[in-house]
Amino acid sequence: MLSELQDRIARREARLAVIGLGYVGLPVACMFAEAGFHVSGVEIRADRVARINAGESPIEGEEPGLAELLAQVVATGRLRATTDYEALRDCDIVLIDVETPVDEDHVPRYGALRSACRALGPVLKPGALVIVESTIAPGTIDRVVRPLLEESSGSHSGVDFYLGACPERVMPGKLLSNLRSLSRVCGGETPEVSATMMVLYRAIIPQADLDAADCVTAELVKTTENAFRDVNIAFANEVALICEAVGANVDRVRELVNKSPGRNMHVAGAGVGGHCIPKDPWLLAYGAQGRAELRLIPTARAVNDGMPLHVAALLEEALAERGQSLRGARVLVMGYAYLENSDDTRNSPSEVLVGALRAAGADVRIHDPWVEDYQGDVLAMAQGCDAAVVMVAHTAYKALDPGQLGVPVLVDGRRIYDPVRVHAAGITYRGVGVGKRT
Ligand code: SAJ
Repeated sequence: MLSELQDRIARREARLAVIGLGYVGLPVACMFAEAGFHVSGVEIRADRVARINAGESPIEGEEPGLAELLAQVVATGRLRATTDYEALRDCDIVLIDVETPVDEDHVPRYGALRSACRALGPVLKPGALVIVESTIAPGTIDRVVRPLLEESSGSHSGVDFYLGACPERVMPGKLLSNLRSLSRVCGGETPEVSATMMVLYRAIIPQADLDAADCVTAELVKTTENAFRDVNIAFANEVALICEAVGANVDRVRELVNKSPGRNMHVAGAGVGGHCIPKDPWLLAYGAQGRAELRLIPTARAVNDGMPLHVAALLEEALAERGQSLRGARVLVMGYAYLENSDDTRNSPSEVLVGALRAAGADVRIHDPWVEDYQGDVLAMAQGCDAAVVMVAHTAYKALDPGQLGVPVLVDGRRIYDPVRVHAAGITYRGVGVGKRT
């Protein structure tokens, strides 16, 4: 059946479905529609369905090309969104792109994945290929997806339908370009399934590698690549703490370390936010199911989660130097997005900092040129403040002369200002990774 499906994919006759039209599912659906497939998008939020069928992109932020592509594929009738799973009855390929968060105990919350599998089973077409693109803990296909689909469809994976995992590698702001240009791991439950997935993804990924693997390898690769990044950031942050203690500048240390072959020390900062990096190490750890003692990955998460609190400690120290405490101090937090020049505030380190400062009795104001709730004139907002704290390296902040802020204390969580210039302006300075003597 799979060779016949491969032929239908090649002829663009295979009917495709995407469950979950979020910041991953929607661009994926648009790209397969653009490649000539008929795509049904199933989305739980009816308002989102209506906007998509009107040819309007519901995705926030700058996504080059997405709005135009969506309008085009909706206008040609290649993409149609619905809330009704009945639309999937005649679909040969079903991609699952639902959210897979972890809860405060670092356990995956698979509610959306489970309900998608339960709703898909009864309408699953015989011989269909189901591919989970969401980032999932190693072992999830085996322990969650396959049992649910077999139970809800009354059929058997590998016989009546086929299963695969192909994690996406998107980034806000680069959704379409990442999907087109980044390699993908085609994790199939059999080599024939992987081969079929490669035929499918070649339709939207013209050049990049499509690597065949089994499902658990595909689940491991995505969670590992992000845990790798998290551990490397944590290492840079720990070196920053050492630099503060011994009176060095972590950026100079990093620059010289990275001249050594095979080194790639990451950038120390005020914390790690976003939708991927804080979550995926926990999905990887969960996959081990307690069968391996993990110390490095959880510790790296703790180091990174501790950075906003370290920034608060630096602020408290700098205020104390001027005879002030946090209680009653008027503090401007500069940057609330999790990443420079982005409006995305998911898991923002600034949220942790603001909570800690307010708990300590500080009067906190927030500015962020990219986040609607916090836009405004940063210089005007800084007037009368006892301190300013840089949490995000927005380009707009880098363009400022720190002396213009007119604050007696500056804590630079991303080292966007030159400590020498800040000192010269008579400002009490602290920087993450910048020892007091530099
Ligand atoms: N950060 C540091 N130091 C660093 C790098 C990042 O403190 O050296 C902080 C950032 O300030 C941010 C957080 O970590 O708060 C995450 O930054 P990120 O650059 O990793 O951005 P993300 O969250 O968009 O990560 C995505 C991931 N891509 C996917 O999951 C498909 C990640 O795997 C990529 O490496 C990253 O984009 C990228 O830069 O491509």
